Amino acid sequence: MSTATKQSGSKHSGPKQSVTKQSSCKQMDSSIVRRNSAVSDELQDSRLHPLLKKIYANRGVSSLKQVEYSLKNLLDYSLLKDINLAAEIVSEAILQQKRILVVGDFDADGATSCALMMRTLKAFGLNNVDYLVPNRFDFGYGLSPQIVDVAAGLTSGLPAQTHLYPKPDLIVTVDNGISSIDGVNRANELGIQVVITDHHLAGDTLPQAAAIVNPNQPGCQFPAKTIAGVGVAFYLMLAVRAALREKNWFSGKALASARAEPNMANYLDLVALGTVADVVPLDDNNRILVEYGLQRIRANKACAGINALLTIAGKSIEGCSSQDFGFIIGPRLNAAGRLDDMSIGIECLLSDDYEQAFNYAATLNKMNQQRRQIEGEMLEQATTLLEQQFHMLDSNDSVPKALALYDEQWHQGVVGLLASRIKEKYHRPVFAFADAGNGEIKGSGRSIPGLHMRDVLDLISKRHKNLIDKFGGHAMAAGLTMQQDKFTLFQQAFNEQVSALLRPEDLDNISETDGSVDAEYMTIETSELFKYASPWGQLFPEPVFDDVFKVINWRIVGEKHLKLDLAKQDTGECYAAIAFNKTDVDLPAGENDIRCVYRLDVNEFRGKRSLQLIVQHIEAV
Ligand SMILES: [Mn+2]
Repeated sequence: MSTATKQSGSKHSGPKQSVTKQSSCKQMDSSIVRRNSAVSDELQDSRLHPLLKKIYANRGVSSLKQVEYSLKNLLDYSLLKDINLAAEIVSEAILQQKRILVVGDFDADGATSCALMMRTLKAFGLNNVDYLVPNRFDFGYGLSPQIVDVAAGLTSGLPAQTHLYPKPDLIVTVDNGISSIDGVNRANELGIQVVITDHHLAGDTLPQAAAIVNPNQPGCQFPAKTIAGVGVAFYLMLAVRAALREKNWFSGKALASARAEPNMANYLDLVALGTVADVVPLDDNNRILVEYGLQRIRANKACAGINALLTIAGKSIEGCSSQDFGFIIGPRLNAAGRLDDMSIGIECLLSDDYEQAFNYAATLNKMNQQRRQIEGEMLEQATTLLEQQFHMLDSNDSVPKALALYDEQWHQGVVGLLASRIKEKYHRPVFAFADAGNGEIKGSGRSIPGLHMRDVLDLISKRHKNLIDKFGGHAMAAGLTMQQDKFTLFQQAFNEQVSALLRPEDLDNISETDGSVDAEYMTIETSELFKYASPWGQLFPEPVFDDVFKVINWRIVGEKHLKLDLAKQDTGECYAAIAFNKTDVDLPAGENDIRCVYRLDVNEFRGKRSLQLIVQHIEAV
């Protein structure tokens, strides 16, 4: 979580966010920028903590309504184009007990979407429902004609999916489908109706589906364009419930066969998890969804799988925060889709038996360890490769403006993470490629603020015909497929294009902060208040501060972290601090005074709680 408010979009960015930086001041020779937005009268007059007023203002909040997180303030589902048409089709299928197949995606957003759709359809009384999630190695992303054939029982699927039997009446896609023109055509040929729910940007042509629900399709008035796939699925099911209610499907209590109307809030744990794990910007609407999900989890009302995943990672259920979605549960779920088959993750989220859920969670945990190891090895190779190619040492002076890397041993499911790590290290747009068989390689790219990655690929493909076979993506992340023997050409074209587009200031790695903290607020209480004040995440970053300290003491712990005792310059008050993945090399030489970018955190040691500063950036004063 670093300089998120600067980004003009995420990997699923729609139009520019409401969270904008209104003004800021940068000190000379510093890579620290203090956010400094004006606090509105409404916030100023409120009873919020004085620091929170500023923190919220810095994140574009002007009205209290934006941070009160009431379900009443959730946007109405009817704002989504064609949602009533989609709800009519799905509710009729339920009434007639038709067979529905949910087709998901192999990431955490796709898995939570899929689990939500399965759970709600069953809760609405549909008996004949199943799911299918394409395996990235065999089918790739989306509702492809091949996956439709598997769905229809025409070709045999994967072992995990042998429970499928021929031909669903209706396919509902979640977190994918908006670009599946051929797949929908194939389904239509086979007489299978398709309802698409998705949140990805639409191409020039839309698939010929019976209905499409997607805030990012032309003509959709739904204002919260950065909702996740699981949010769209949730909205559709709200509409389906309303349609069923209208058809008197939920019978009165007097009847013996009473079918209770499900409470949709029951599913917000899944919505919250998928939303944060997909790294979509946390706009007002997403924050309401995430906050309610978090509250349900903390009240021990989450599904067994989420509890099991928290528990196996040693995290508390009552203390669950949005960071746990991003750093604990998300990666464990995603490990299944990266290394093997996302069905394991979906089964974990579908299970109502804790022991069974825990077994799935244990498998996911093991896969995550494996993923981490693979990623670590790849990162080491990549670093060596970069040093050889570009003679890059500690200085970033000789780093090219754009990096493209390929190794035939690299893992297809992990190259995206590798690209992220390298981007973090060198602050450059990066593509990492893996072998995809048949002479093809697949690349996954990550961008830096100021550069729209998909636009870069679009420009390259127009300038160099036949270089890229297939590409897609967003501002901050993109993917492509091409022939292996064209890699060097791509490397050159990528560097050329990026050099033409990036401004020199885009190459500075800026840390944005909320300013200084008065000594009276340097407390455990403030830290706890911040933790639960709001769901923090993409484009709504956790509060982070900067101040000048004197280094009293330092030592290296765990071989690669720096533990510090710091005295605040203005008061002389002393604080314990830790800087992860930093060593004494990161301390300015020959100086005792340093400027730190830090968060307030609580350290628990042998039952004793104390304030600890988590230091993210250090520079000379
Ligand atoms: Mn998604």
